[in-house]
Amino acid sequence: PAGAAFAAVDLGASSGRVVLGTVAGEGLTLEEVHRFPNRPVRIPGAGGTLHWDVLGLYRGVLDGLCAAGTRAGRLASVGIDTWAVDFGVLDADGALLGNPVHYRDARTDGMEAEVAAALPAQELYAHTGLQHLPFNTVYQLCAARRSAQWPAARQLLLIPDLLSYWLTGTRGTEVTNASTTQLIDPRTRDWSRPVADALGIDVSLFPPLRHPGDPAGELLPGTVSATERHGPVPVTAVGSHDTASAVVGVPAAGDGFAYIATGTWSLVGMELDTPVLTEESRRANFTNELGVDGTVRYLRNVMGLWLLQECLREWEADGSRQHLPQLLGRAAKVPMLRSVVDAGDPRFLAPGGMVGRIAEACRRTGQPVPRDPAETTRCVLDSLALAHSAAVADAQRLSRREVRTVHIVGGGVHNELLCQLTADACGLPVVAGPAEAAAYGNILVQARAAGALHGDLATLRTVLGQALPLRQYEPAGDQTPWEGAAARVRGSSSTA
Ligand code: ADP
Ligand code: LRH
Repeated sequence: PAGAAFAAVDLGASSGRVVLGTVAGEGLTLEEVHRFPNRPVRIPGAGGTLHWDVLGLYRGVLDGLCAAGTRAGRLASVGIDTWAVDFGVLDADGALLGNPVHYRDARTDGMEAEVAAALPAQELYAHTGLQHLPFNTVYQLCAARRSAQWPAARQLLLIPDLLSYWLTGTRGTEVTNASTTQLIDPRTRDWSRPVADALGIDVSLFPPLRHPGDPAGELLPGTVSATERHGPVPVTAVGSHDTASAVVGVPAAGDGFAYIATGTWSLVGMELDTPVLTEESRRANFTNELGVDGTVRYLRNVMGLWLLQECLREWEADGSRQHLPQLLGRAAKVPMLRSVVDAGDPRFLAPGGMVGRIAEACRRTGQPVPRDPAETTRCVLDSLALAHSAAVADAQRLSRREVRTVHIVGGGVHNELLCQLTADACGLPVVAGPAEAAAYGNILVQARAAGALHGDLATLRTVLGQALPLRQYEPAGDQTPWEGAAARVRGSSSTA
C-alpha cells in the first residue's frame, strides 16, 4: 500500500498482535497482520512459579514483524507496548536471568507488609500516586531480591523494553510503563528518590528513561529481512504500557469523556493534566499512571474479562466447553442483577477455580449462587458493569470533572451485552470501539514522531475516529436496580 507504514506490536495478557498502520495524507488505514496466544507457564517445584513464556512471545513478535514487513515492503518504524509492571533481569553480559515472573504469581504475598514497614501506604501514595495492587513492581522487586540469581543482576528491563532491547540492542526505560513500578513521582515524571531510598531499591538498575516519540534504536540486521533492502528500520518509543497506548487510541471528540479499556483487565478512568494525590483518592484506590504528552491516566483497575476467561478455561478443562457468542446470548436472557460480586476484590486475582470463587462470593453475601455457565457469565458481566459505573462516578468526584460520554475500547467492545450493561449502569451514553485501541494508539504516536501525522492527542483521536466504525449504546431504563446492587457489593467488599 502507498503511504508510510508503521508496525505496532501490542502484547496483552491473553494475546499478542502486530498491526500495520498506513498513513497517506491525513488518512489512516489499519490492518492486523499477526495474532498469537499469550499463555503463561507454571513451572513445578520451588513453589511452582508462574512465568511468562517470553521467548515464545518474542517469536510471535518476530513473526508479526516479518508479516508486516512483507505486506508493507518498507516499514517507517516499529513500536512496542505490553502489559505493565513485569520485568526481566539481565546479568553483566546482558543475558536474561531466568524467565520473567507473571504478576499473578504468589511471590508478592507478604511483601505489602514489608514495604509498609519501610514506608507507610499514605506516604507511598503521596510520592507516587499509584493505586495499591499487590503485584506492583516494588513488591515484585522485594521478592526478587531474595532469589539466588539476584547477586548476578545488573539491569532491569520492563517487558516492552526487554523486547525492544532484543530487537535493537539498545536499552531504555519508557516512562509511561515505568510509572507502574510505583517508583516514579507523577509530578516530576522522574524516579522518586525518597521512595527508592526508603525501600532500598537501586533505580539505576533501570536504564535511562525515555519518552513516547523518542527514538529507541533500529532493528538489528537479520531481524525482518523483508524490509532490509529499504534500509534500517527505526524503533520508536510509544506509550509502552498497553493502557497508555489504549488511552491514546480512544477516539473521543473533545474532552468530558471517561474511558474503559476492557480486556483481561478493565481500566476505568479519565485523562487529566495533573495528578490527584489526595488521601481520599488513595482510599478509593485510584491510580495516577503517566500518559502520553504529559497527561495523567487517573484510573482504577477492575478485574475485567479475566473473570470470564478463567471460567471459560475451567469449563473447557472439565469437558463443558462453551462457545462464547452462544454463551453471551444465553447470558443476555438471564434476569439482570440476580447476583453481583465485587469485581475489584483481590480474591479474584490468582488463576484457577474461578467458577467456585464466584459462587462462594455470592454465597457469602447471601445472594443466589449461579447454577450454570449462563448464570455465572451474567453475574460476571453485571458485576463488571457495576464496577465500571462506580469507577466512572469516583473518577468524576475525585477529579472534580464531569463525564458526558464513556468510551469503551479493547476486546470487550466485541461483547455487546457488556457495553449495554455498562451504559445502563453508568446512566451515560457509551461509544464502543476500537477493540485494538492499544495497537492503534501505538501507531498514532509513531506516525506523529515520524512526521506523518501532526497535532495534539485530540487531533490524533479525530484522525482515528474518522478511520473507524464506532457503535453507540444509549442508557436504558432507570438506575435504581444498579444502586441496590451496589449496596449489596459494598456489603461484601473485602477491600474496604
Ligand atoms: P488483552 O489485551 O488483555 O489480552 P483483549 O483486549 O484482547 O485482552 O480482550 C480479550 C477479551 O475480549 C476476551 O477475554 C473476550 O472476553 C473479549 N472478546 C474478544 N473477542 C470477543 C468476541 N468475539 N465476543 C465477545 N467477547 C470477545
Ligand atoms: C493491562 C495492564 C494494566 C495493568 C496490568 C498489569 O494489560 O497493563 O494496565 O495494571 O496489565
